Amino acid sequence: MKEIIDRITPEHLKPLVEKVIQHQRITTDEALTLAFEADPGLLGIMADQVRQHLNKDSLWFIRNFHIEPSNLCIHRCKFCSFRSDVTENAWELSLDEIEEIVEKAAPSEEVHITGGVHPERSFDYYEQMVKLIKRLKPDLHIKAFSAVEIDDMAQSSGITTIEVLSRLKQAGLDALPGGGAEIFNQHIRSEICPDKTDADGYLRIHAEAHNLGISSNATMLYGHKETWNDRIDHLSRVRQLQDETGGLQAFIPLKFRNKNNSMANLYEQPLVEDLRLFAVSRIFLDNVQHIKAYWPMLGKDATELLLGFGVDDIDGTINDSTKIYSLAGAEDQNPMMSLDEFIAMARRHHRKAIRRNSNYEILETYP
Ligand code: V47
Repeated sequence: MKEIIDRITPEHLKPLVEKVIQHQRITTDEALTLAFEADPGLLGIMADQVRQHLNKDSLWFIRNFHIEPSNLCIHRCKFCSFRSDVTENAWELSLDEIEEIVEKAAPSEEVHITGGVHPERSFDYYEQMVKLIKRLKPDLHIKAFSAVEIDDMAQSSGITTIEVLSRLKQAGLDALPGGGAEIFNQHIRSEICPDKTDADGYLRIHAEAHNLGISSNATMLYGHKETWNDRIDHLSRVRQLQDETGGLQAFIPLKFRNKNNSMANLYEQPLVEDLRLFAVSRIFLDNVQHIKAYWPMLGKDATELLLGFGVDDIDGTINDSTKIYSLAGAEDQNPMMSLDEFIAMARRHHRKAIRRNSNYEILETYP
């Protein structure tokens, strides 16, 4: 391996590549150097070394389903293909409908709940929803409500975000998903999602959750108006949060898809840019255990390629329960992945498929 790395590394990058291979933390400037000057093959080898160091030969997945309580939303994020005003395309699930979804769901370890920031629904509805699901399925992990949704619950009910989080935890909330991070750069943020929780608010709410014992994921929406500087700045703030709290489980780069939204004039990034971004994320975020490729958005083929660029987790079975990405133009219009598909993908990459719960505890290993 050393020989191959030596052969493909340009002389001026050798000290930096050595640093990565020896698992030393790199600076933001070094991350930029890698992004601009290392070719994708070299980035892949380095990211793979970091992945192996942190996750050995594991390829994690979960049996999960989504609940999207409503697509009505007070915000008008330009990249969103999901939100609706009150029209025939809008939906609002009642607690009875949510009960039916949970009762009918295939065997799962996790439900992922996220949706629009509804103009009228009270905090009580969300609290009751979590209590209801916990009562119906006490073992089902509830990963629910992005930091933006938590912020709105606090504002609309006149209590603090800490109070919202504590009450949801008491109701049965296990984790927060990473949605709402978009890109932290305020200049771009005010252009693409002007009126919602800013970067400081997002990071503060995640830190509050961690301090209460609620774990979370972080995301980054990439491939639109941001530069590599913005990406590394975003990664750096994620790394700092993790240094402070240790509560992040996974980092999930979310590739911008351009159908049915107000940014449809932008081209989607080519696959090689996804490879670069995932690899640099894996190398830079030395303190975040898992890098997740969210296959419903990336497609199964690209997800499989990304296994060689730092990815150790590919989310879950989904069971055709989310519309966010199919509406935005993702290939799988009815996303679902079977156990056999996970196992086969892992085997093709000499990995061990591991079925996990939301806390990355091993439930079953498929050699
Ligand atoms: O915040 C919206 C993104 C996010 C588009 O924590 C888009 O395990 C691309 O955060 N193109 C919500 N992306 C989803 C999310 C998530 C997904 C999977 C797993 C987890 C987790 C979290 O979806 C939004 C936004 O960044 N998004 N529209 C679009 N057109």
